[in-house]
Amino acid sequence: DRVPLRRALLSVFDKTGVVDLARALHERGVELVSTGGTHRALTEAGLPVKDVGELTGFPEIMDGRVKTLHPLVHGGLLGIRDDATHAEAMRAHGIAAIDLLVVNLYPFNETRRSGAPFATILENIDIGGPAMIRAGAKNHSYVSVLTDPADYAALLDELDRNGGETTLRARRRWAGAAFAQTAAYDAAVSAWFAEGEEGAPKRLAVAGVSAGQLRYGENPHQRASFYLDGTQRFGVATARQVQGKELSYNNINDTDAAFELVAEFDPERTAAVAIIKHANPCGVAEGASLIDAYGRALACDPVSAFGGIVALNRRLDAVSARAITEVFTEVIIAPDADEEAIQIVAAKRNLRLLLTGGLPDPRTGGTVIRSVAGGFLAQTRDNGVVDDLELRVVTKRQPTAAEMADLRFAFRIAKHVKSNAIVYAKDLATVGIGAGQMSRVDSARIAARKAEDAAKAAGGTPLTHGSAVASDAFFPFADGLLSAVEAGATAVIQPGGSMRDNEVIAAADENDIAMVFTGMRHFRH
Ligand code: 93A
Repeated sequence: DRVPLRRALLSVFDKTGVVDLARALHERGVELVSTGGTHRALTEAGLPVKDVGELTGFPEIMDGRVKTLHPLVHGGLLGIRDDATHAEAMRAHGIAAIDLLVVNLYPFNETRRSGAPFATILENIDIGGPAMIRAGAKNHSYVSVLTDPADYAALLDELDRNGGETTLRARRRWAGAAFAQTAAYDAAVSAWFAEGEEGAPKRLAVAGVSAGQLRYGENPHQRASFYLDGTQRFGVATARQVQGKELSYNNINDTDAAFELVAEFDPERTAAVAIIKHANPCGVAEGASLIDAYGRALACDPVSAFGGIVALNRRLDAVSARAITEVFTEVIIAPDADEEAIQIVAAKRNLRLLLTGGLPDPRTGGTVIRSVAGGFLAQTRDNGVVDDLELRVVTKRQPTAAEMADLRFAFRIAKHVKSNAIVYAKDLATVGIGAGQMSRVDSARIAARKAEDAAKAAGGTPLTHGSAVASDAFFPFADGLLSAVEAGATAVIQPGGSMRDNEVIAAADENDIAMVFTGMRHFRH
């Protein structure tokens, strides 16, 4: 399973390490062939290298679109050396066997991310490179294919350990990596095509936001990848990453939660900001401007906001960018950003900035999938919006207009908080959020305690005093409501529908609380 290495074809966009590799190959008696730019780099380094045009007898044409797409190249890569008819064809047509292919592709993703014009992005779809990579990797019984400069040292090591030959084991490993690269590359291209398309085909493709392969999953020992289904125009999957480190599995999940939440707020009506940690909001606010909304969202729980994800429902402006970058933040996601805001974010090199081009419609349908042992569950999206519900006041006291606005606000957010969810709000900002508890009373107590902590830190009374409170599902007993009363809430919004609704309503009336039923539950697990 060992084969000698006599001839190498090098064609790399990223020239990192290629001169050193070529020199080392030359010293080992390997004949070098390469394409335009690579040929120039090697010649300048004083290495004897043949241009691929000399090999094929055909010049590079169409601005390089056709340079290696030639039977003398592909025959040299694909020919089965010990098949008599293949060997005869190689002899008859003067096809020289290529034993090593070193290729890396035109930077499609980088060009797309840089916001380059359409024609430039299109020109950066590499055709000849992937064709050669796939040919060589298919024929890995004879051919070594390197697609990553990080593997150059491993090749030289391999040659030194095996008397100038490569082992099948190594060639197989490189071939697998090569196909993974071309798959991710084509998926990125197809994602780009899907970007502008309304009702794009529901084809599954490995995402092109980063590579399809993520560095790891929810934890470092888990492997993970990211798939696009082409169903959303303005979401985390199709966003343009302007800058920052590669997104992690948890970043993508949390950023999605953040953006879906701010998308509930019509940008024509109000500015809105959500700060997310572990897929739950730790502060959400509406405001006259983004900076106003951000300040009030942050005040809800500034401790948890550290290392959070910030989503905005309007174009990111310079003042907001300055304020957000003062707090350690993992990701900012917005429909768009001012040039000055982009410059301000650029000062934080690792901070990811994602621009989506628009807001998704919270009323759109679609399917949500999660897996269970041995199967998966599918359901339609929770596209219920509080504005579309018939709200029913069930208490003696009617909510005031201000209370009503806060109730709607709080219920809008409760939909995006893990159950059991309790959300306290005042003046269109959250003041306490209780998430993910097994008991609704515990969620209510945690939310109130968070509000007390924030008040203590700021030196005021807890903002739950005179607040409105939302519950994602009905109160099964009066105790959950009473704990909200204890915290100082004066108005409650909840789906209703408990067997003990009457007890809960009576407890509300006794405490002069205004309570509204929505008739819609928003469990989220
Ligand atoms: O434009 S292409 O799709 N047509 C080709 O025939 C071709 N052959 C190699 N791009 C092609 N390549 C790519 O050129 C390689 O994948 C590599 O990224 C790049 C190297 O070009 P140069 O050596 O001229 O810098």
